[in-house]
Amino acid sequence: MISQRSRRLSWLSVALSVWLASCGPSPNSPPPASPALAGPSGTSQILIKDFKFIPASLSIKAGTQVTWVNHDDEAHNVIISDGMGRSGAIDTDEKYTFKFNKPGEYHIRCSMHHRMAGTVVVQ
Ligand SMILES: [Cu+2]
Repeated sequence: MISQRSRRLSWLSVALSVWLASCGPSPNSPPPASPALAGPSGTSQILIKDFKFIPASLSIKAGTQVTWVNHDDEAHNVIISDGMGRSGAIDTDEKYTFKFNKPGEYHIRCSMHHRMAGTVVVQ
């Protein structure tokens, strides 16, 4: 009984590894980036929801385009520290995109709601 069960389990693991090998990433490709990091295309996204920037802190590489998407029913805007960038009002489901070319730490805020704050770290 036990041996039959373990045989079935090992068959399952072989089938699973074959399936993983056929559609998973090849062993040589880099591991998928975590959601907080920029993808290979050089773009990254920050969600605006419940009067918050999500994630509140984002790390990216220089040259990455960050897009803010407003998922609130309220309009927001995006003000980037040191006068680097400033969006107009971003209405529900609208977007604002900014490309960070210079490494540094940037503070993000919404001038309409002062508790809304975030950070973008450019490496
Ligand atoms: Cu706001």
